[in-house]
Amino acid sequence: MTRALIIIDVQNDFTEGGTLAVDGGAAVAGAISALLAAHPHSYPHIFASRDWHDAEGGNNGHFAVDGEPDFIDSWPVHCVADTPGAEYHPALELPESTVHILKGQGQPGYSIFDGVDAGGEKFGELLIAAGVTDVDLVGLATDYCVRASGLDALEHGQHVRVFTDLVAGVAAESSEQALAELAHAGAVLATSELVEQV
Ligand code: VGL
Repeated sequence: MTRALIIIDVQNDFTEGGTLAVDGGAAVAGAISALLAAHPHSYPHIFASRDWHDAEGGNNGHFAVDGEPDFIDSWPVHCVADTPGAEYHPALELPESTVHILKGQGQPGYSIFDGVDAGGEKFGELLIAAGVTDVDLVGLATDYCVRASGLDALEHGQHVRVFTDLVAGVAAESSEQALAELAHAGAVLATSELVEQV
């Protein structure tokens, strides 16, 4: 068994003060850092994703360019590549060894499996190359990118745990639905208290 921690989109635009702020986002950033500080050896592999959208073109309908966002399929402009809104939240402290994944260049890109590392390698290939069998999923937002990433991880044959104390969502109802869907598809809903001390 080889475990990875997967940290989804803990970025300024998804946290308080950002253009698509999720309530509790900043607290999630701090809590993930606290977990990593308390368990520095528990994860041989850590991946962190960032939404990394194009400034121009609406990213294939993802940005509501000509109208109001519906906050389901179309969104306010957020996480434009190389802008402060796309940076990790300052409370997120990541180890040197973290593999950084960028996704959503010109497309919605909800799932980390749509993303690539700095060398252009696909996330799914990186997981296989690292021999990862089990993933713990945390980050933002529960009802969109965490949901999509978790469902994809299950489809890729991973054992998936979602730490419900380290996620935050756009809306309460859709977040609850997303967690139920993940559980139904085979994910274990747990809290980060489960992380083994190594
Ligand atoms: C996300 C809405 C729009 C997310 C991304 O990171 O969950 N949500 N784009």
